Amino acid sequence: MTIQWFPGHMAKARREVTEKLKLVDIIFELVDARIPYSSRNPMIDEIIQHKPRLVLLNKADMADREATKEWIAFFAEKGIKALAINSQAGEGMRTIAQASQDIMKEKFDRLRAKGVKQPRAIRAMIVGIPNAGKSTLINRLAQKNIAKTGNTPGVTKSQQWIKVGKEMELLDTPGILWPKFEDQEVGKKLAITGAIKDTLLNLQDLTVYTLRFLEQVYPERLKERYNLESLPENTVEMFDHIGILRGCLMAGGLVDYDKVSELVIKEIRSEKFGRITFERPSDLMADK
Ligand SMILES: Nc1nc2c(ncn2[C@@H]2O[C@H](COP(=O)(O)OP(=O)(O)O)[C@@H](O)[C@H]2O)c(=O)[nH]1
Ligand SMILES: [Mg+2]
Repeated sequence: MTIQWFPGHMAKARREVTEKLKLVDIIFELVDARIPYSSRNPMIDEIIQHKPRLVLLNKADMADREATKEWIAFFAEKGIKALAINSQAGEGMRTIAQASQDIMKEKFDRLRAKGVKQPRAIRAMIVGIPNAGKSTLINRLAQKNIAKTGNTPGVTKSQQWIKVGKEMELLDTPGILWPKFEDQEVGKKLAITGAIKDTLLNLQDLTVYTLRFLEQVYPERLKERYNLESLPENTVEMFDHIGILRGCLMAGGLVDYDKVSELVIKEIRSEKFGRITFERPSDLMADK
């Protein structure tokens, strides 16, 4: 489903996260490893203030390994610990507890110094934009199906703490925040990765954007996938080539650009081009 973010909804989402902040020691900011900039909430720093945080680059199984390393280094430079995880397969779950303890160590040492014998479990909550994988991660950490996943929002009514091992407690309802959709390029990346419905965008525009991106960043994969010896001069030629190759034709044999678009988007989402990251930290230097 697509959440329509009106100013009122944004204010409400923000208020809800701010309320829950008081309950936790640490925030798990869940982002999509394929678009770690575009899948972050634009006001996240303002919303969570000085609360300790751990950035979780989820869906790392679909992202380019090299790019993920670059992003981890990028966050480290800002003094933020980031981890690559795959919530679907449950990879990296132990590293979350370990990193949380490292981040909270100072505070708990202070408590111990004040005579608190047994520091309580670390309390955490997950925040992220729709489809980042919040419910999937909650279920993984809980090791059972308690949060509803997929395209419907969580249905849990009252808040509960989920025990994660002995040292951690997780709020069972994540904080849902809006993405940065005011920027067109960000909107396209959100659509390609499935964070927002592609029906909100022109599918051909999205495909042109995607093909240009592949030409620049992953040209060999593009050539291999569509049997190209060299890259065509322009995008129309590329559409024509793919359309003829894959039989995306209209009556009369003309290339059906909508069909080509659907095909390309479907292939990229189903990892036919391999693991892809759509943005690098170096892309941010320009204007963001
Ligand atoms: N490949 C992959 N898919 C994931 C991962 N985490 C979540 N997903 C998928 O992403 C989609 C959205 O996940 P969901 O947990 O419902 O997101 P939420 O809206 O943030 O709660 C679902 O289809 C999940 O199966 C991951 O680490 N890797
Ligand atoms: Mg959910």
